[in-house]
Amino acid sequence: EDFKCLSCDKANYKLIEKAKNEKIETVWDRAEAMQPQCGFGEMGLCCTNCSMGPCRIVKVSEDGPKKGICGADEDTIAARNLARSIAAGSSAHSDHGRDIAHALYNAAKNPESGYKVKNPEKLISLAKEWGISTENLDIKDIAAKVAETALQEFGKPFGHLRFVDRAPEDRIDIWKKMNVVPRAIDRDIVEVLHSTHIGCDADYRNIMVAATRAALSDGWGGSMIGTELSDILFGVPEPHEIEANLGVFKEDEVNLVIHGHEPTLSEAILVAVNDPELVELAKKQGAEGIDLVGMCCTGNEIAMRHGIPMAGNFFQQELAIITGAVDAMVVDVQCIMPALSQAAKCYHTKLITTSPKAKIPGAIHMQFNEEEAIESAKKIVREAVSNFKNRRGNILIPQEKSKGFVGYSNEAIINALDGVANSVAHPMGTVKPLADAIKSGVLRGAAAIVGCNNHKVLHDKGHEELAKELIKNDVLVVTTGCGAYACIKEGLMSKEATKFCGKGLATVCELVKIPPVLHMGSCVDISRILLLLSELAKFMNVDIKDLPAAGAAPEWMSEKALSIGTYVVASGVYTMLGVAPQVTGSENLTRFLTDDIKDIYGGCFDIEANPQKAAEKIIDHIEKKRKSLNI
Ligand code: BF8
Repeated sequence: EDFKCLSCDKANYKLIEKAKNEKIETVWDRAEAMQPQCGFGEMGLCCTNCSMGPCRIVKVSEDGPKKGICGADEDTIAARNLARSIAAGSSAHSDHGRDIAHALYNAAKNPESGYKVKNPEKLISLAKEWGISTENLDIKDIAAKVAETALQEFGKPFGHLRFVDRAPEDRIDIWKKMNVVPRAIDRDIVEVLHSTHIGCDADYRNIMVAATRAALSDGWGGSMIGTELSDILFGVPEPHEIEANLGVFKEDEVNLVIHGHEPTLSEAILVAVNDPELVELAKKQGAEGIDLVGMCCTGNEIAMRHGIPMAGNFFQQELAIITGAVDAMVVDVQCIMPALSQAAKCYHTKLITTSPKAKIPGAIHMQFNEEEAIESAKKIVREAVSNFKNRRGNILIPQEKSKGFVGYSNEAIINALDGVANSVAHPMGTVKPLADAIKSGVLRGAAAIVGCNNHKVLHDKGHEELAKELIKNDVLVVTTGCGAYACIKEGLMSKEATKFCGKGLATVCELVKIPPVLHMGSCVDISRILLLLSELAKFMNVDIKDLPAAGAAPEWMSEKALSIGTYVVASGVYTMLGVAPQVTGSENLTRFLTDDIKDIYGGCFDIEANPQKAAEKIIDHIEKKRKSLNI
């Protein structure tokens, strides 16, 4: 059977076939069974905010209700639904940030946790930025103070989020004028839930004010706290050459997949798999060793910091189990399909949930306790190792895997740029070489390709094709999340990827020794992209909206992606979506998001499923921005 219509990753074909033969359903089967999908939901016109409903607005004909029972019209209903999704997305990223702050606190106060501050310089520099006195304090005391200050960002009663001050001044002015300056993360999210309650805000533009504030409190708050504190605790990512795709599994080793999001768990698991006693145990079971691989965003985190292989993205999670070679899949929070437990049951695989926030029926729950992180991780790894002997023999590990460089934190990018900066012409440690390359036109601009997988787009194709088209036209690409997996699997993060580039970008890549597609991390790490844009804008004396830059989420699906899209647009970036958000039932809201919003924030959403056309539009946008900058 031909599976080209499901995914463009060949590694998947054999496993989809294996799943069919073994009568195991996958995400593609369930998507097919779901057709046709509900038109009301698709357009954002179904309201379940109160129990008088569900109310549905009929658009396809003159007949049928045009208002909900309370009187809410299509604009109110679509905006409320969108706002609630944005708030949920912001809450997921921000709660992740909060957990990292707690881990930093544990590192300071609780030696049993096993966490230690890996980058004291970054800690001290953040303490200074936040006005925390470091005099006569040791690293642990500073860590405790920084962690407490970060935790207060969630609920402080007055003022605004500290990281807002990192944005260019013009940007902050726009946010002030629009009343969207994020104040306290929890408060901004709660306000969306309150104002979208039955009988509260009915003005779609005002609903979007609250939603935008909650999104900004993700990008410039929760996510940024997550990224910065992870760097302090676990180290700032540096370039590593790694392998990616389902071919990273090993027939003769214990295969442990770590899947989910928070590096607090994956970092502890990494320590545990290197514990001599557990390695010995693996050998006693007949395995050559323990092969730790990552999936989804937690995979991005440990690949960036430790060079751990990246097994696959969102749509490959079931296929990993279907290889029959996974002894345990250890998960924490977000993007973990409940379907995994069904797949795991068909093999010997142990699906182990670890977070009180995410239990799955049919999985084994082994709570990960951050107060004794390493000990808890060891228990989990022991469970995985002792399962090796239970393999059933129906194993198929695809050959496909590719190599590429990951780990381009802003620090790593600036480091690479310093390699070409001669100290007379270029001050070291700045974005000047990048700005110069853009000004001279060698680089036309930069684009971020981020986000998920979605059956509405051919798996991985949205990411890959868009990336290829952009680098062919001398647009530098940065990527995070599941988009990063698609790019590395296609070879776009390797040295050889310059063959796909236009002349200008190829020259830059060779000179600076970087791939044309830079892996910047997990989805919370989009905060790194915000900071890179801010630095570049400040250096060029303009606002973010003036830069020849764009964002794209060709295969997005999650509420987190909606929050990201909203804070990116509100930060001034033109953002291309490959899948339409569920708002198209409201012409006013759709026009607001794709057009009116441009006059407010300088950025806007655009929707284009075809990657070629999306690339054309992005390049057109970049060229327009160059023209206005006179470069
Ligand atoms: O935060 S890209 S499918 S894994 S939501 Fe999820 Fe989407 Fe992947 Fe990470 Ni982001």
